[in-house]
Amino acid sequence: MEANLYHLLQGRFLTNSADPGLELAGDQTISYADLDDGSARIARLFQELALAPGDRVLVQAHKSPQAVMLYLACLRTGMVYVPLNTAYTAAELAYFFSDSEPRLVVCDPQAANKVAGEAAAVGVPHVLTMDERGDGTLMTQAVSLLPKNDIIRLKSSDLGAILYTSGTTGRSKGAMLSHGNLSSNALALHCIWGWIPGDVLIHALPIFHVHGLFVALHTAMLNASRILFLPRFDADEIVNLLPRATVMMGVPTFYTRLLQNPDLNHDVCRNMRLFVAGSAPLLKETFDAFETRTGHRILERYGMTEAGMITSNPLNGERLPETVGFPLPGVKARVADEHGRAVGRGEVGVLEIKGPNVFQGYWRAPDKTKAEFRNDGYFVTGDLVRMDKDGRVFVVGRAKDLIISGGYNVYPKEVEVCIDNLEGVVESAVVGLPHPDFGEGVVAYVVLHQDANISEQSIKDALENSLARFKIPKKVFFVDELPRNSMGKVQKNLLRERHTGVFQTTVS
Ligand code: MLC
Ligand code: AMP
Repeated sequence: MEANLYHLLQGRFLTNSADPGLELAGDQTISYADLDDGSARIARLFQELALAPGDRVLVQAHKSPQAVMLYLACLRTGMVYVPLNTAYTAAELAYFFSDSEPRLVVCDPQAANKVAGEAAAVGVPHVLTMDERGDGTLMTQAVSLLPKNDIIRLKSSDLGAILYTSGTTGRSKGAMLSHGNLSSNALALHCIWGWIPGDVLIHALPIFHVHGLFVALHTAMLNASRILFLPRFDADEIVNLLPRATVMMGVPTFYTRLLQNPDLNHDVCRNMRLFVAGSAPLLKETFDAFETRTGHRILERYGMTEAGMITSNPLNGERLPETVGFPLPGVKARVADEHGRAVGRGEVGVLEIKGPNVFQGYWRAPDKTKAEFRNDGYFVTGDLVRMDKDGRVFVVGRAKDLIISGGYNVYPKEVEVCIDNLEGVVESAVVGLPHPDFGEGVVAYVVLHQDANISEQSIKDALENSLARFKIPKKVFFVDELPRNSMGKVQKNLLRERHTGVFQTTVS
């Protein structure tokens, strides 16, 4: 069987004679035929630039139909798509450039100077631009070329994308996802979520992460569905669109924000079939409030960059809050202690998984890959879970030191290193505290040298050059010392207890 994911997607989305595609604001539609044609022209441009299968194409650009075409062009030609969060600063970009060694970088026109400098420093041969209107050098060049309509033949283990996911050491690791990983997950989700002809998806997620790029786009494309393609999340806009939609996917913050909109009710959701939540824990109070307001029980699922989706609540069975449901078809899951030994049913341990969705390893980091896999091939997720007698999974915490804020991951170590480098700082500890909008908000505890004259604001300002804004602490507390246990390890749980309610009254 042809393993190229594009072959699978195109085989589904070009067979629908209605051909709806991406619907943009102002009633403009980019049909699936347009997406196919645009991706084929970009494929021709890749050829002119002498890119070869396996080359990395690094993209830091705003959400647009052209960005989707670029992704599809990479799939059809065997290039490896490397998307980056648009919030990353130049300082953060430098690492991704040197680590992934792209042959082509595509960025927003406003960022061209910044990016060109970083690209030149590591010898990237081509930098092109792409903007939200579809202008920029990438599309200007591509549209003047003849489409290159063939789809390269690939093995299922050939890479389709590298998605960076931060490590506990503070350095991001590139998770290598193959065409086989992506196809198997897309097909499983399309099946278990019961996509039907005529489904219409609201797409308000960014397309540089698993959730928006793979879960939402792939399932809708497999279904040849109309995609209401929003540049970003906007609760008012979504409430306006809900009567025309049947499926929506979002992080929990989407749902808490929708609940704040007085026009969200049963009637606007009358055609909706499915609301899916994931990327961070969905609170029971959100689940309950959403059901009361709309009559819909949000379907929560769980996944991660390295494995796409892993578990899901059932579409037709009991959809419960505070559980992420059952392993997807084809995914084996076990709960284990720190040595990889299975714990008893109902006991808490780390979730370990195996299946066609599990990634190929970390890019150019065999040691890190080895450290995350058991000898029998199970991948250690780092999430603390328990499984009930029926096999339902409950995520109860994280063995990894990770904060999830509004669905974006923040690794405390990375922020701590930046704070510790500031003049006048002795050391710091970064934790996540409950936040009514983002789920968790980033908070820093900082120990200063005696004579240091540093304010909370000056720390935040100083971090702006080195960290994306969503990683910058929303609150800084100055302390005389950090609490440590007898092994010298900082007791973050004690810090968290000190200010658990800090965001409950002040949303910032
Ligand atoms: C924005 N800000 C955030 C933030 N998003 N701060 C903390 N956490 C976040 N997630 C800050 C900005 O830096 C800015 O700060 C201010 O909030 C306003 O910025 P904005 O761009 O206007 O924010 P907004 O549009 O409201 O974005 C919030 C959001 C967005 C929740 C809609 O973050 C979002 O779309 N999140 C989805 C993330 C996602 O797709 N995750 C999936 C990962 S895949 P300042 O200081 O400049 O004012 C994965 C696997 C899986 O995890 O299972 O799915
Ligand atoms: P990422 O590395 O960005 O893909 O983030 C993956 C992590 O998000 C997982 O390892 C979990 O910790 C978390 N996550 C994803 N979905 C859920 C969920 N439904 N409930 C709780 N945590 C989740």
